[in-house]
Amino acid sequence: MPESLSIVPAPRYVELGDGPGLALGGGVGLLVGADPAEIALGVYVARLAERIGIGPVDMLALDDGRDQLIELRLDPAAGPADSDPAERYSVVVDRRRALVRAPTVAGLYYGVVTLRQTLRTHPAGYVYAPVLRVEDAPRYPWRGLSVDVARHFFPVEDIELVISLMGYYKLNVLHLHLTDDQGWRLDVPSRPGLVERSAGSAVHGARGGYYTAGEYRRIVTFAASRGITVVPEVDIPGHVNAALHAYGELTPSGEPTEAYTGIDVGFSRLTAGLPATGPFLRDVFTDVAAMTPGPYVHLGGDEVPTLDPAEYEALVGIAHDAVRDAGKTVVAWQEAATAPLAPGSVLQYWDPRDGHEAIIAAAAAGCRVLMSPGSRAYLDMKYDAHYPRGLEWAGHIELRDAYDWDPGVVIPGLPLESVVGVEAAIWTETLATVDELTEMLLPRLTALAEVAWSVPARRSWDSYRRRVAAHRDYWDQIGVRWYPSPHVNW
Ligand code: TNX
Repeated sequence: MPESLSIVPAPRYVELGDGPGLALGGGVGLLVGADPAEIALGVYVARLAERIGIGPVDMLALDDGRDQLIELRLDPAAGPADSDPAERYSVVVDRRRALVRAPTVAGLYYGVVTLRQTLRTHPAGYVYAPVLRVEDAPRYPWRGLSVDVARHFFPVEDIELVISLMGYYKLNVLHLHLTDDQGWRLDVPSRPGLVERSAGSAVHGARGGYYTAGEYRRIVTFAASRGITVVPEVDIPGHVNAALHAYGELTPSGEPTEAYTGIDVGFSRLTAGLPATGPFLRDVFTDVAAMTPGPYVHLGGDEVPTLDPAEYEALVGIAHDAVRDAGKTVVAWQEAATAPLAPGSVLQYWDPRDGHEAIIAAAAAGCRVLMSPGSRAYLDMKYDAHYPRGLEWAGHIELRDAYDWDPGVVIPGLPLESVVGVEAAIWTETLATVDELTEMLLPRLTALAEVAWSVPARRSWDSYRRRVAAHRDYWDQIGVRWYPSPHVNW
């Protein structure tokens, strides 16, 4: 990519032209189609233009021949010809016009994001776009971030900020880890006691909280406006102390457990033989599926050392069937590879300490694999030994560690086409505020975004570390805290 462009993630093809570029000032035309989704994107672009100092734009339904124009045009042939049409796009800027074309509105949005990342301020004070041509499409269809809102709770506004950052880096899946030992964060209509009794707690006595059905809808809607699908996770059959604290009928003694505010894992579990367990799983997963417009529901399935395989399979099976009966696709952590999952289910790989046989066998039986290797993608790991927050079980993750890996070869013997994508994860045992969260995400989330979006032939550490330096301006403008990794000349 030309030195002077700082697009992250790196596009497939970029060519920078000569000349003064397209000056963008108040009164620039914005030509968009009449479809509701196109109009919504147009409104987003118009607001953005005001926010970043371009000024008010004229929304146009017809080309009036003016000189200063941004056009967003649906076009089935736009973008690299050999790529999936779902998210590809092209951008062409000359001194009169910026033309963004894509087969879908999601692609148009990515074209807008790319265009925005190329904008510069002229010494005379106005914003302009350099003359260029971009043809782009993602390597993987699943480019995610998992956020743990159970250990510490993050209100809707914090999640919206995270969603905005995700959109800026073309990530398209927000996975919410909604339940764990320390708290239950989603109001589920069939079991109101879950939030009544188990939403108030969080790690080390921090303030808890939960999303009402309306707040969850707000998150889903805001995410959709950035092309992002929400995948809710209710973690079973381990990591369930919040449920056992809310409903004593889920424990063998019939007594609710104590609230838990430590950070150990692997001690709580459901019990297959209790009469309340099956209906609990079925009702909760049916409700969560019904609240979720996206195609996926994550059932957890991780870290259950105290369950024998048969009981594990029985419990996962009930949740799996409820998700399937609701018309959704199951996502589960890698431990569930040993359970019978419907073909097309997604297994999320995270723990390099485990063998790979079960995942390879599940992939051969039709499961897809999502790459979240702890030593690369777990953004709750410390940057280095001196970093004040974060965990260390998967090692330290400096910026280059987050960047320099290929999801296609993480599991030797796994066919390339079984890998559905990449998901970063941020667990919040040690992260209590949105500042602490974004300081872990930035800059590493941008590295993961490039790993997920850009084909290996089009990306390199050397190019990335130079491009990412320019992004500090954006983070400073929106006022988010970030970590000045020593790997970059900021
Ligand atoms: C492992 S990842 C976990 C989480 C912890 C995380 C901390 C996974 C499926 N389980 O419960 O929060 O490590 O890094």
